[in-house]
Amino acid sequence: MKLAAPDKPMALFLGDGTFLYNPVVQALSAARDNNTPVLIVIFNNRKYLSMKFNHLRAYPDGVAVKHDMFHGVNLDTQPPLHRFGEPFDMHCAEVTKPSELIPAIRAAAASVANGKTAILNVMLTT
Ligand SMILES: Cc1ncc(C[n+]2csc(CCOP(=O)(O)OP(=O)(O)O)c2C)c(N)n1
Repeated sequence: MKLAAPDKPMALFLGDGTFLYNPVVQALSAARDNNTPVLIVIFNNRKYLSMKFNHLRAYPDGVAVKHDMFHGVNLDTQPPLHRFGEPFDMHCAEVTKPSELIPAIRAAAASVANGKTAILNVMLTT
């Protein structure tokens, strides 16, 4: 989208599970090499929660429910996702408190306006 509309500001909102699902290194590398700065906001609940929902929906009486074991859902041990931007000289920030959110968005948007992709890792309470 940014290639098609280079003059428009572009923002991408996604979950931590979605961020990890994609080829992050290649995508960030392409953003830098093609000069397509975007604002990336990760809503981080430290979970791939839809996997659990699908188990509950499709197999309500299944083994996972019976034993309260939902493989692949817990992403607690993930590395700090915003730091994937560091090797690409991108703006990287983590938000852990609501009061930090607006200043962090302003700083990230300013970085994008100056041609640098920004990754905001917004840690949610769940
Ligand atoms: C375009 C596309 N790619 C991949 C998927 C597969 N997929 C389903 S849910 C999901 C990630 C879910 O984790 P997260 O984004 O953290 O959201 P949560 O379930 O925790 O709310 C992915 C990658 C998809 N549905 N659509």
